[in-house]
Amino acid sequence: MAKDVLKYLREREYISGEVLSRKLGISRVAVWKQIQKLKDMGYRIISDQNLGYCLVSRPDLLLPQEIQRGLSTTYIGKKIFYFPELESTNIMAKEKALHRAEGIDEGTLIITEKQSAGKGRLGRKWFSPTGGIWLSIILYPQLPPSYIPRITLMTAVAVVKAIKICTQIEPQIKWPNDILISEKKVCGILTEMSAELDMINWVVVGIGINANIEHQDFPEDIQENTISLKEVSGKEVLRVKLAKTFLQEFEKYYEKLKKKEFPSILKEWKLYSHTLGRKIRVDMGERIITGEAVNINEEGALILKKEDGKLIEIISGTIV
Ligand code: BT5
Repeated sequence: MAKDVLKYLREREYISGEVLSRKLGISRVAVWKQIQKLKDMGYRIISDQNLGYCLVSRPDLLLPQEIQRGLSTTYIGKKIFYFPELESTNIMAKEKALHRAEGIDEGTLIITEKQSAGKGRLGRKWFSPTGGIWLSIILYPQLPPSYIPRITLMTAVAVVKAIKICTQIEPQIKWPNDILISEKKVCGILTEMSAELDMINWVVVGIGINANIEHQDFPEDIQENTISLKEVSGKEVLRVKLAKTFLQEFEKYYEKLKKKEFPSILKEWKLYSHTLGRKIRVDMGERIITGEAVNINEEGALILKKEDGKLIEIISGTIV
């Protein structure tokens, strides 16, 4: 109901309680209650005895009704679970993904303003204070598990495109899941899944974007390697617009992926690559391999040319 009240408040400068109560078929007291609810969410609404209610400003929050307004996707973000604070959107999304039959559809989004235990890969921590964009998308692709690296790569392209559209800054992609600006990490992607031998049950793609974070607020041990969009552009980025643009780009590339058009996504990935052509060291858990990053293959694996000239294919690892 608060959402409906908001719709009318947006349509005109002032609207009276009486008109609202008529349009919505509720009492004026009920209208007043909904107005209070909106105020509690952070909407600034003033009231004039003669003219009625007037929406003055929206909160800078990633509220579902803000993200969904004008969102041009078909299914990504059509259902949003929003939390002012959460342990981790990926943990919540994984729990929800188990309930597909109960209306947790493909494209369901979990989003929060702040994570108390944000997750990176391999048990690493992800620093997630207020001001960032921390979200997870639930997917049920009818694809084999070998597609997971491709999903991470296409997500990276969607993030780069969204940042570029909203800020004019062109980030780079460090294989497999880092988005960099000036060699520093501005976004990380965490793709998790449950699968049978030859078919994925669900995938959760977690994306963390350092939007409006002050540099000195990053923990000391990661300060040197981190950056935020606010730092680079010198002003606050509109997080709702960025989140919305990202969801639109994400759906576009995910559709391409499902139609087996990964080669065209990879072409774009290569345009933004920070990795290819560089001498790198890759931590593969049990060993570290050194070589030149010469290519990404059609499955999303990194092709490394070792010092002895031999090529090796790396499906997952961390460039150190
Ligand atoms: C990642 O892991 O880069 C994946 C990060 C995914 C975060 C999102 S937020 C929404 C969703 N919910 C979650 O709980 N997670 C996802 P990895 O490649 O393992 O990188 C982790 C490393 O990045 C850490 O060990 C730090 O060195 C560094 N790091 C931590 N927080 C950072 C931040 N805010 N910005 C840049 N670097 C950070």
